[in-house]
Amino acid sequence: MTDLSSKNRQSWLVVGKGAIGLLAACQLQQQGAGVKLWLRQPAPLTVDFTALDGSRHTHHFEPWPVEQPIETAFIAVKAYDALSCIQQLQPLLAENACLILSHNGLGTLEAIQPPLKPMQQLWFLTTTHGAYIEPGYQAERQVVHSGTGSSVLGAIQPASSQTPKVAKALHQAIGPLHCVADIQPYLWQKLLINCLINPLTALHQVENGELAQPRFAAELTQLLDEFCLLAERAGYPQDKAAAWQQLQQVIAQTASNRSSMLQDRLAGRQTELEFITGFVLREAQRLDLRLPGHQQLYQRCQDAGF
Ligand code: KPL
Repeated sequence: MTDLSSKNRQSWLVVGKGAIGLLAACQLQQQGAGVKLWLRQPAPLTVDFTALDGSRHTHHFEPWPVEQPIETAFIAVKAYDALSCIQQLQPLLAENACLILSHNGLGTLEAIQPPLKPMQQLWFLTTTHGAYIEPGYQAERQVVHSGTGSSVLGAIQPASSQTPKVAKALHQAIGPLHCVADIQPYLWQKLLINCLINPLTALHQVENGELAQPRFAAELTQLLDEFCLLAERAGYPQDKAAAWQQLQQVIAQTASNRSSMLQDRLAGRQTELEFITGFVLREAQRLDLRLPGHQQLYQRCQDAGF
């Protein structure tokens, strides 16, 4: 990547007022990009942002004007809203619009290809940056960038797209950014982490770090074994020892985090279970595999009402 110091003047729409959407919005604005949010209300949103070094910054975001064509959008919505969100934006998209989608889980775009025109591009970004929204804020939001990470960007539609112009801005905002020809293996790696950490923490209502306790070791091992079996069969083989190490690392690095599924559950929101464990089970069925650990975990989550 070149000239990382130069200011970026691109005009961004950020959709999604969750931690990752607002993290990207704040960091893009900090570099000088014009950032507006997809807001229901006409009033601007104020975000009190705590950067990694502990410094605090106030950001104001105007709502996206309905008459303005969208050239670049970062869409960090829940998995279950991804397709309808793209469909909703469609009439406003510029002929050469570039959309970057980011969410947990898999299986949102398989059934229906988003209705995009030939020059419009859809990319997927997966990130390991940690961020959360301080609970209790209503009128404005307090976003904390809690852990550094990196991001991977790959084309969804058209599949062979060249690195987009916006890669540099994303590199500065939530980088380092790696652009890859095939995003799927990276999504499977993230799925592995999410399908082990999220349902268990949400079910037991514990912070991520609690999963390092010996009482979770047997269940995590079974879930990992089953996931590796599935991933191998699906064409995304995982190195089990490396995956276990990666899992422990994420648990340690995000020890005091509430997983997104636990946050959703505590807030009474729909969870992404269907796109995490649900996706794992649908893939297992397609490939004629039985995954009793994931099946039971899914059932327990359903019985618990999420
Ligand atoms: O992605 C996450 C999530 O909570 O959704 C992890 C990595 C588990 C961090 O909490």
